[in-house]
Amino acid sequence: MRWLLRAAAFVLVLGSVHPAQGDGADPVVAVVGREVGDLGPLLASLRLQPAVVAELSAIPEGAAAVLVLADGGAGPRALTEADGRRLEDLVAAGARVFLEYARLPEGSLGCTSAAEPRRPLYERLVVLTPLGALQPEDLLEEHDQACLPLVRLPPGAEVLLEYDRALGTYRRIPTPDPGLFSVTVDLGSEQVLAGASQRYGAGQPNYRPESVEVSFSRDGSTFRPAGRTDTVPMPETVRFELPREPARFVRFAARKFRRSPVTDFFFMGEVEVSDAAGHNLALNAPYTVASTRGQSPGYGDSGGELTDGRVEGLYTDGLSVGWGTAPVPADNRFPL
Ligand SMILES: [Ca+2]
Repeated sequence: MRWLLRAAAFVLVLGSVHPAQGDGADPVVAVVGREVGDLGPLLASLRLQPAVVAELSAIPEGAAAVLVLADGGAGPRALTEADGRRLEDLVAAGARVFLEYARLPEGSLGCTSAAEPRRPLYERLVVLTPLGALQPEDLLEEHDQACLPLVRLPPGAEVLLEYDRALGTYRRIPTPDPGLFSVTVDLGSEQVLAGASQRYGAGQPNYRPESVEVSFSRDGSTFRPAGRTDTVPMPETVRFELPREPARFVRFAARKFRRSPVTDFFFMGEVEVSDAAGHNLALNAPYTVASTRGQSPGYGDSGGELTDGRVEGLYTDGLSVGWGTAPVPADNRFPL
């Protein structure tokens, strides 16, 4: 479970709860949710011991602050009229109430919510007017919010600026694509390429990809696209002609989702890269496979079967690499 940066903002405000406590007693902070998750270390750093409750009706009396977390589903937490009255009572008693991703009953807390609340997945925070050393158009923060763990940087992210305890500033991290599976073959040296092919499905048409793109590179970092197909049905062997240019790396990027009970796996097989004379330059070449998903037990990559010259048959023969597929993401769905 990943908590949102929005939750970090809750905690920043909560940090100011302490000075208001004149009697030395710890303020009661109620968290409505299944668990505090990544909020735990932040609350601990603020020396706040949260009361975690499943329902608003269980919020302790005298709570100084209430964090109503998203319920972990795809949509907003739906609050009942009784929930709305409970929140109004808490606010009237002096509590601060923070709703992460929720739909309030009409009129609750004086709010009119005409539209379904939507979770912001992408945020950009930019300076509009001069502010100290900051100038207009300075970029403070840019990220896919749903991809950010609360208390640690995502892989590859870089802190550009810290302006409070929990809110950092990161470069944008692309949303992981659970439907993408790629293999990149290193030919060892630049060669003039004429064509490339890869076999898919491991003998089972339902386990072939929905689309395949091929690209090539001289340095392994900048790739040029050289072809794409989304033929239906996808052939067992997908072939592309390549521009007859020197390149050292060839990449096949296939996409596949679980659209029915029988498209629950994706398999890739033998790769060939040919020169003008038809020689297979990829034979026994090293390669790298990549996916956001783990390879299926029993069908993992040994490091050689995709270029060993042995053409795979049915997936049971161990000569192909397989993954379980992911369901098709819905638009604007929070990637759990
Ligand atoms: Ca093979």
